[in-house]
Amino acid sequence: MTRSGLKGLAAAIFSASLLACSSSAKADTVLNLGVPLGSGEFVSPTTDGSINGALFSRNFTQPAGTGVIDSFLRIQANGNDNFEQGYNTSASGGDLDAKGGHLRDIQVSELQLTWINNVSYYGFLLDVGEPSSPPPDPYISLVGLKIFQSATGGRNDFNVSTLSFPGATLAYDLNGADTSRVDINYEVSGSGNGQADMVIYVPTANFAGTGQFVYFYSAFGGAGNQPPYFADGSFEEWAPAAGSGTPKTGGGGDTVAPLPKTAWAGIGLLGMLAAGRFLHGRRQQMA
Ligand SMILES: [Ca+2]
Ligand SMILES: [Ca+2]
Ligand SMILES: [Ca+2]
Repeated sequence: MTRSGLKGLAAAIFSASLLACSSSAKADTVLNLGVPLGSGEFVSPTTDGSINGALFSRNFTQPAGTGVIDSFLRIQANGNDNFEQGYNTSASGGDLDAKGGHLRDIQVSELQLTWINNVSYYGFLLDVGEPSSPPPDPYISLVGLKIFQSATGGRNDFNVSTLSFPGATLAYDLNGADTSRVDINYEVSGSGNGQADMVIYVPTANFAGTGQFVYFYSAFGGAGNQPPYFADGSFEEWAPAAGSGTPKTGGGGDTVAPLPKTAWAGIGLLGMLAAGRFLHGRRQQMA
């Protein structure tokens, strides 16, 4: 990621912290990464944002096609079904809309660190393939994203009703107890499969459970003319993102310009709020 991109993310975190401070009521978060207003979208497009402590950012890394980056999950809606969901595993069976051949276990040890404001994250790159026209076809909504940590590889016992793996630790949940989502416009990059569209950064602190294996469930799709938007065209694909940045040590090494002390306080507060919200959701799920 570029220096300016990281600065944009830092600004997004700060803005989100101000919002969190000004509103005591929990609201669903809709992040619009490029869908024009007036097409059914009601949230202004932006380049970066934060949901439940993870950072989402436009990312046009190229080439990102199958076989060039080491993808671990490819999903595609079957037939006229405009909703698709799947998770990565090296096992066969139980893989929902996941496509064979681009499906494998991943482990924490292969994920690379990205440092933003001296916080470490694991990055996951998303490459969507959607029709180029007419609108709203190029739009697609990420409506589900759950990341689990487990001591066991090759699992295929994902429970579609509860959207969970028995006994696995939940490291991240896009939705938590609400219905947050991310709206993506394929035409912002416009290069189909082979060029990334978005990256998500999940704090490494979320991966405090036991077990090396990481299971990544994601779901796309919706209503079509109104958000959330259909998944159509070709497949969507996830891969580990390349790391970037370094930890700040002794006044040097960080990848973004120092922020004012008030901004650091806001980021700290946001982190606490996000962690509290995440843990609350996790307790609810475990109950
Ligand atoms: Ca793409
Ligand atoms: Ca679409
Ligand atoms: Ca697609």
